[in-house]
Amino acid sequence: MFSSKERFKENFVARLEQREDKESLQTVYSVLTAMVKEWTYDDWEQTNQQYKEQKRKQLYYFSIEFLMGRILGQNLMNLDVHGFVEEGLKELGFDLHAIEELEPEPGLGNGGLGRLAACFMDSLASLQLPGHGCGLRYKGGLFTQVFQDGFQTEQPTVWIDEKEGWGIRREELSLDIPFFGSIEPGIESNRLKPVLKDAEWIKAVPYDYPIVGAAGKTVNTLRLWQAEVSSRPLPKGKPRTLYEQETAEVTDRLYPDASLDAGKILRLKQQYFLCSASLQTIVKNRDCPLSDLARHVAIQINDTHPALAIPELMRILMDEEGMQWEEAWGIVNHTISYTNHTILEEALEKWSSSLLERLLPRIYMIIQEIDRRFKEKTQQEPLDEWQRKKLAIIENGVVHMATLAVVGSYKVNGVAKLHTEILKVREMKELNDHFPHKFHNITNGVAHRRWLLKANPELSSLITSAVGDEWIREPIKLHKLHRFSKDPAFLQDLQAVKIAKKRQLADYIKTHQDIIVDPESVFDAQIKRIHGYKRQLMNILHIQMLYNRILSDRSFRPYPRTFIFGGKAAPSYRYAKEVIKLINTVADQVNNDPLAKKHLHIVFIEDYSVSKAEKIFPASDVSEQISTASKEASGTGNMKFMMNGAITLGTFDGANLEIVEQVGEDNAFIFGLTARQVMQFEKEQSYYPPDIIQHEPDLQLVMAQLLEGSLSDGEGNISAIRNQLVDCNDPFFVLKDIQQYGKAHERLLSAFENSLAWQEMSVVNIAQSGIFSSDRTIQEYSDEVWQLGRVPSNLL
Ligand code: HBZ
Repeated sequence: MFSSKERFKENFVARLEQREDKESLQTVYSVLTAMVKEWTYDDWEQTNQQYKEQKRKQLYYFSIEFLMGRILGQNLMNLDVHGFVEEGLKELGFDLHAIEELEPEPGLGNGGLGRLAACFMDSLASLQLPGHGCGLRYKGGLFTQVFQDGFQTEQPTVWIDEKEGWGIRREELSLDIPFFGSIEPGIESNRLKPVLKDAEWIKAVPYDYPIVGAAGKTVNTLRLWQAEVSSRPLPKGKPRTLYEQETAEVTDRLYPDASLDAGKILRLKQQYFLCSASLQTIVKNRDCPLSDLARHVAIQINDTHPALAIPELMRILMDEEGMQWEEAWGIVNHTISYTNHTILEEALEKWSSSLLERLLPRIYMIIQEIDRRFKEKTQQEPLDEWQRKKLAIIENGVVHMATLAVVGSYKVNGVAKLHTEILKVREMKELNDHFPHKFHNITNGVAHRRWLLKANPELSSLITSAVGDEWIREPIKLHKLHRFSKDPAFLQDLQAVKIAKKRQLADYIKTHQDIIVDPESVFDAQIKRIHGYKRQLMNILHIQMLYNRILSDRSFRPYPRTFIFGGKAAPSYRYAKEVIKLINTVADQVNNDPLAKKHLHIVFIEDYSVSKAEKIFPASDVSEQISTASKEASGTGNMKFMMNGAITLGTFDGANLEIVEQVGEDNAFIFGLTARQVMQFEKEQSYYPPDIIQHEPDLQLVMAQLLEGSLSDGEGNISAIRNQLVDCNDPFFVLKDIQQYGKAHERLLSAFENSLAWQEMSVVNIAQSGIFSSDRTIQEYSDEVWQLGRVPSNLL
């Protein structure tokens, strides 16, 4: 690797000279990527060598999603060469930002859970911990969102670029994974061994991606498995073309529609494919006796999607390695741990027993045995019928994956304090009573190197010029910024940075969405998946109320605001898609109204992604975190906003509470029902929206517009919203919280008008954000769950 700008330029120019189309940015991208790959691969080999020699415990993070975002810029940053590569290229007449934008974005995830996995990969490597990702190499990432007449439409995205991509195909490590078939008793080396007959095999081919840690010396591995046709014979009667088509589907896309049986089978196939390929490889490549596996390997399952790792590891240990149940169970139960990311009933995975049994007959037998033994254990406990139901892995022909994950793991964590508490006292109370030491909290975090250092170089330079650059390695050192919270010169610089980032975003919005927004206005952003509980609906109804008031009240001329939305709805989630249409309808009206547009603008950023998020977080003044209390497990966008100096406007939910704990109530705007109140309403079923509407004329107007007026075209586009919001006593309490939400907005707006005081709040938020770096989160997992040792790179 080079050590200076001049050496880089020489090397780069020499390579460029050998290419045909020297002028094209695509060629520059290709040359630069090839160079970075080479530097990375040297360190990668060294890291692997070291791990082998030192026989240190390895962590494998199993996740169905890894929402990595673009890799080139991040690698340059972590290799510590971003600065001079950027300058060098500039001197040669090329713009690094434009080059970075050419990289197809790996969108192998849909939201917080997948992005968390990506942040963890960064922190593991940056902390020099031996931790690797195991996932699937979907051909298409999450769909591309295109608005047509305000409605979301979905188009397939292909991110894989075989020529320039970062992955290395490891054909020699391929293995075949069986599905379907039947189990027959067999005998091998004098012991009983179940034999799988007439199975259909799918070849799993690993692609390895380097994960470069900060300072660039530790390079861990993200291994993504791709499904291909196996050379084994097909079961009798299976048409070859059908088999080929079904095989290609396994890693074709993230989350196939699971409303029909075929989709369910496909999802289960994906899950088992990931678990089996990864575990077989881990067991085969271990550097310890099998009985010591738990001391050499830790496996973290990211939600329940990889929970089949539990029965699959049992199968490998017993059927392939000849271990007895008790010993195998002891190993599984000390190797695997589980993170829960939701309490939403519909997101807790359940599979039909018959389906599981058909697709994975041996795995189902093992799950049955785990369930039988667990039931036997809890037999003596004085439990009522309901409590026993909550402890059942298999119940009424349904397999409960979260229960399986808890029973088979040695540690179970929630992702923020409130969420973990709710798991312990309500959602998983019976399991927690039975395993009192298993449950614990590890609050989420985000990779501050991507979300602050890389996404906001202007702010990063300002921070470094004030307090030095230690915070890059030790984010908690952002604390030092407190010294500047009353320093007018610093506060002005901070404001100038924010305005610069807002201008950049405004330019982007102008170019890509043809909307002109004012960088001096308050940038108020809600960017996340579109979901009922996240309450984008409350946000847009409140904006409509502001709009109505601007039209009707001549004295109401509020400070200008730009409301920014971003996010995708699951293709089959009707309500969320209606919310998108509604936001776009209101946006059209407001943005084109000569009076209103002096005060309000609404921008729905199309096709929200990691790279777009990198533009929005640094440019936002206000971070909308308005989920119904108790429903958002943690949230991580809230942390990214805070790091970039935005102020939280949020409910008493998820990690918002911990943000407020850090910054104090004066430096955030918190409103609305508490989790306890929400749960009380749920219990009593005493929430009745019409009672509220009746007493609030401004709400009446907005409801009239929504239900029969200008916001709906004969209801075709809002019937699901209507149904939930008023007819079904809205489980998300939108109208219950909307007035308090409006009041919080008013407080916020008057605070914004005192710009120095606002910047002071901003400094406090940045200074207190270090604890929300995923470096802290990973250190906690390592100390409390994985027990990894740091492997300092001998190259440093
Ligand atoms: O995980 C999110 C939580 O909603 C969020 O509060 C938390 O911060 C984040 C990281 O812990 N959960 C998800 O993103 N969950 C999913 O995307 C999901 C996808 C498929 C499922 C279930 C959940 O079947």
